[in-house]
Amino acid sequence: MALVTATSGGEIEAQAQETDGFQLVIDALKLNGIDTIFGLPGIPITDLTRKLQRGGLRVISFRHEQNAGYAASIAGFMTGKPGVCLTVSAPGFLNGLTALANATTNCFPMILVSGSSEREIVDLQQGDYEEMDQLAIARPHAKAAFRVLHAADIGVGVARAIRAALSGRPGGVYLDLPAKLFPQTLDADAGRKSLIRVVDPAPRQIPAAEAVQRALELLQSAERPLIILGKGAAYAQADAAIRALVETTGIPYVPMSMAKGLLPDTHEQSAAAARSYVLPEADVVLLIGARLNWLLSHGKGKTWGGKSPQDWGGQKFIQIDISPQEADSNVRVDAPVVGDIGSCVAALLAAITATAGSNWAQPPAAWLTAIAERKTKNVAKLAEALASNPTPMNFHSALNVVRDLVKANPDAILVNEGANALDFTRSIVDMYQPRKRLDVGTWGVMGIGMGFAVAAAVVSGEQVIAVEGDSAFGFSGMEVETICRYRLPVCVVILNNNGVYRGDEVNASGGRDPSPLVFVKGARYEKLMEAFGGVGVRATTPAELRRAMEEAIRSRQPTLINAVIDEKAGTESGRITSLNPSAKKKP
Ligand code: OXT
Ligand code: ADP
Ligand code: MG
Repeated sequence: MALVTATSGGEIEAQAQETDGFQLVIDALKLNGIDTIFGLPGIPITDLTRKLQRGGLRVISFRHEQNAGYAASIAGFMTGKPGVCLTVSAPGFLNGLTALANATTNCFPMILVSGSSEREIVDLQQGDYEEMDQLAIARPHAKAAFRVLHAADIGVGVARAIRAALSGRPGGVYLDLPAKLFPQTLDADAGRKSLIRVVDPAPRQIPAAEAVQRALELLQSAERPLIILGKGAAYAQADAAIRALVETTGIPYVPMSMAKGLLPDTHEQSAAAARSYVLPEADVVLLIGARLNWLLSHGKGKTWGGKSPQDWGGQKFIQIDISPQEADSNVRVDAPVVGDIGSCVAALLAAITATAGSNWAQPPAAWLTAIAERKTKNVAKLAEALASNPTPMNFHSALNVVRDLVKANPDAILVNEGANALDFTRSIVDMYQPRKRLDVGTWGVMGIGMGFAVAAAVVSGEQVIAVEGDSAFGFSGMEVETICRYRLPVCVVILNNNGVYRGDEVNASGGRDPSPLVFVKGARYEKLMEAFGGVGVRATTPAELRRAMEEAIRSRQPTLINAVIDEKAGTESGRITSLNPSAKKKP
């Protein structure tokens, strides 16, 4: 490494021969195909954001780092490349940290790059500007965390971050870049040589033949088999192989929320509408990229046919996952298949073909008939609810419109958060293509809405429809300015019931303050969009909502529709009331 400290052969020659930390960060990212940065400028990364843009990367600048972080994380999920979020030190870093932790929890590949203050002062706690030991704070919330102190190490730092984010189980990575790093100069040739283009960052992991055989034998023994597709299956981009496995075996499947559309929700093998029947009744369950966490009731209890919350049902589980530690996390997994989903599904399909040719025995008719009956009943019940047209609108009558528009525009990406606004949308709005439904994920986190919407539009260029609870929207609402600034084709639909879960609660103490769960009644959210030059519409009927959504999709203009819902519509925490410790207690 040749640090250039003085100009030996004249000013111009020296400039031509040297590079610096700013440039090396940009070069390292570009070399690895990173073309978009989600962030928020300020000390010490202001100039980096400018230079990134000048250097040909797209820089999407947000109003709050948490939203930039969520944007980066979902860009990672959608593309299989790490999404990069760039923040300033301490408070900006902490604002981005929630998104980093959420990315790690959801297995989304993301890199949070934060500028940091002077190491010497931070470590002696001498009170530097935005002093914080960011690396130590990030570590427990990230899959990996690195700091680069010398410009010559930027290439390695970026390469390590990319590899950590993408390889094995994907996750969030923190990369700490102290202010002093950026202006460090280096001989340009040495700088170039220090960069690394990461080769095969997410290497295939081939499952062991005996693990595949074990899984195959278990599947063959099943009388009531079931496949559960999780967001890992969506992330893996092994869509054709997964569809072939499902269709070759004829096994009914249930998609987890973000796996909806991996096969069209209208597929005849979808058992989503018979979920509460198939989980306890199935005897062999094949999990593909889905964890037996709270969203699957930990694989036990009444959901799975157990007599008490701790009882296991009678199921045997096959689990396809890239993490060898995932099996047995909650209940016994009889046949773990460890590897990347593309390779595992292909291996299982090959084993099926080798064993049975095209004569694989379809699941027993009794099982399929029983599921079809439950499905028909639930679909009819839903159709009835969707056909009702109450005044004011309820979730069903409003979401019936969204359902139609997503059906007519299957390329559109649906972002969804809230409680009732989330749960009703999940079961009412069918998805037709993979990775088109983006939601609150493993943590049930509010605030992903506008960050996800911005990233989805930026990364795909497709129309985005964001269905938001009015509370959920509030967490990231200021980003409508970002949506307008970048002229993104985002249509935000707020299902506005005046509050968290519902809007009719009163202060039980009789005091003058409103209940903690309600908001200003009749709030005009649409004006927020108008304030920045977008289109705002207040819709009180399904017809108004439909007109406004159709126009938003036709025009691709940033649009916010304030869909006024009955404030009495909604239950505590939507479908997860039972997780709320005191929700069932009478006052
Ligand atoms: O089988 P049965 O009969 O049971 O029926 C099921 C299916 O078979 C059927 N179904 C169908 N029928 C017909 N046709 C079709 N196609 C079909 N498909 C399905 O429908 C039912 C339901 O199916 P589902 O959904 O698959 O099944 P189920 O049993 O619900 O599945 C279980 C779960 C656990 C997998 C599922 O419920 C799930 O994924 N849940 C996720 C829940 C979640 O994550 N919720 C968000 C968190 S709630 C709470 O935490 C909130 N907060 C606190 C907070 C948070 N989260 N974050 C932060 C940073 N701060 C605070 C807040 C503040 S929510 C919230 C705001 C809420 O207010 P809003 O105004 O935003 O929202 P509103 O509530 O609208 O006012
Ligand atoms: P869901 O919430 O939809 O059930 P989860 O987030 O719980 O999904 O599970 C996703 C699982 O997918 C994780 O256990 C993760 O290790 C796994 N996974 C992610 N990507 C891959 C991949 N390419 N190959 C195999 N497994 C993967
Ligand atoms: Mg609400």
